Amino acid sequence: MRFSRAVGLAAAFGLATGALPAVPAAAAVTPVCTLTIGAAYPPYQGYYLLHVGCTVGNVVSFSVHGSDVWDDDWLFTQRDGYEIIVDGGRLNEDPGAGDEIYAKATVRLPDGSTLNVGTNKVHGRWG
Ligand SMILES: [Ca+2]
Ligand SMILES: [Ca+2]
Repeated sequence: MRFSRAVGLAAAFGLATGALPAVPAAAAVTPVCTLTIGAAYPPYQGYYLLHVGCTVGNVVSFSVHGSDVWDDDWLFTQRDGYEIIVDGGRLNEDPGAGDEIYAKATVRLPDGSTLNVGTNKVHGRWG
C-alpha cells in the first residue's frame, strides 16, 4: 500500500514536471541594461559621461531620451559604442525642473542577433 502510493506520487510528479512548458532559449539570455551618468573628467568641465552596460551581450549603439508624463523626448543617439560624453545642457530635458534620462540600447547577443533593450531612469538636474 505504502509502496504503491509512493510510486503513484513519483509518477504524478514526473508527469507534472514533463508537462511544464519549455523555456524559450531567448528568455534565458535577455539582458538587463543599466544607464549610468557621471561627471566627465577634466578638462571636460560641465560635461557628463553616459555609459550603458548590459548583463549579456555588447551595446553597439544607444539613443538617449527624457521621460515625460505625455510624450518622452528623444535627446540624441550614440551610433557607435556604449559611452558618450555630452554637455550637461543636452541632458536638460525639463528646463527648470528635474530631468529623467533613460536609454534604449541596441545589444548584440552572443549568438550574433541584436535586441533593443530599455534601461533604468537616471534622475538629475541638468542645465
Ligand atoms: Ca521629464
Ligand atoms: Ca532640467
